[in-house]
Amino acid sequence: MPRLIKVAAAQIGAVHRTTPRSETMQRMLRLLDSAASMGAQIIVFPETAFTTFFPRYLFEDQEEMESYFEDDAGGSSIAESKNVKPLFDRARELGVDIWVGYGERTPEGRHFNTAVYYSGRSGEVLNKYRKTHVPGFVDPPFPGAEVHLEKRYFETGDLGFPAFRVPGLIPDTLKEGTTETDTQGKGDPIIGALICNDRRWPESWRPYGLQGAELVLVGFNTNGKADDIYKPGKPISLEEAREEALHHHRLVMQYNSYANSCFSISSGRCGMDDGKFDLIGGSSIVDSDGHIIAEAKTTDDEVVFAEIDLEECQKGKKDIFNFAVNRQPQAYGMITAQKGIVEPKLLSS
Ligand code: CDV
Repeated sequence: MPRLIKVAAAQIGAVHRTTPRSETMQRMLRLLDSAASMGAQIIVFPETAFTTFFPRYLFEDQEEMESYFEDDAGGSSIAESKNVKPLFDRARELGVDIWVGYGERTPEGRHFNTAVYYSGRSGEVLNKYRKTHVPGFVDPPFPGAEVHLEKRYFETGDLGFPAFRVPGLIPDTLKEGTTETDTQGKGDPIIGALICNDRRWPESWRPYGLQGAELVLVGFNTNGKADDIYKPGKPISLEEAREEALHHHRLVMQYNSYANSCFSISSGRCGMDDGKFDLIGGSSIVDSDGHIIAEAKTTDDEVVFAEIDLEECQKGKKDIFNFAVNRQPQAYGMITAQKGIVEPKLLSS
């Protein structure tokens, strides 16, 4: 039986430090309306979607830093938070689901790089994810490194990788209490969430694969040119840097979708922020064989849309990546026991 759903990435172009939040919100509402008019049931927005990518600034003023965060007291409270409420309200009016990233400030004053899945049909937050792999620095170790200050502003996510089911997307799904014995791939769609740097780590995807995820949602802000701070001594042009960053983005989205037999949607903030901070586009929808089936053509506001059949995931899940038959977890202990590299001991001369 086909399990068809219509999905979209709502890519957002340049947002400057001085861009008023109201202007960004109007653009997000236009993207939401446009994706919904195409029939999208799930619309994925980028990481820290409501503002510029603020962890690139070393704030002197604590108040300015705090102004980039949203108050989130848990449950569905983010949908009522004043700066972001219009997006959730519109999703509710349209009856579409959104997944959107934001800087989360908890009632205790903790800060996370977070995203929520909000059901426009029920008006509830069905899942919250906090970024696990927070890149960059607390203090910039050399000039130019202040563009990567996520460790300064966000704690490491503490919610793990629980997949979740979304009701109402597909008709006639199996529910708890069914008498059918083989329920794999027949219930409501199973979804997982990752934020930007997480997508580069197979360790982030496998927990979702192990929960039978059929769709993984990813929001990102990925530098083009600024990436060369990790490659000192190798000057490259803006175009080369962008291509290289896009290559790595496509590589991880395609490979990890294939290796976990799931579809994925990635949605980026992109363009030239403040006229000088280059962020790649490349928002995409990838199938469970690792093929890109839709990809952004611009580095500006754009809806990337596709109809996907989640039934296709079962091919990989029941064959080459049949985990129950082929995984060998007894051999993988090092992956969780060890953090950094431990090389084999040096050879004698
Ligand atoms: N927002 C990110 O996590 N960006 C990283 C950069 C810093 C390398 C990324 O993995 O794209």
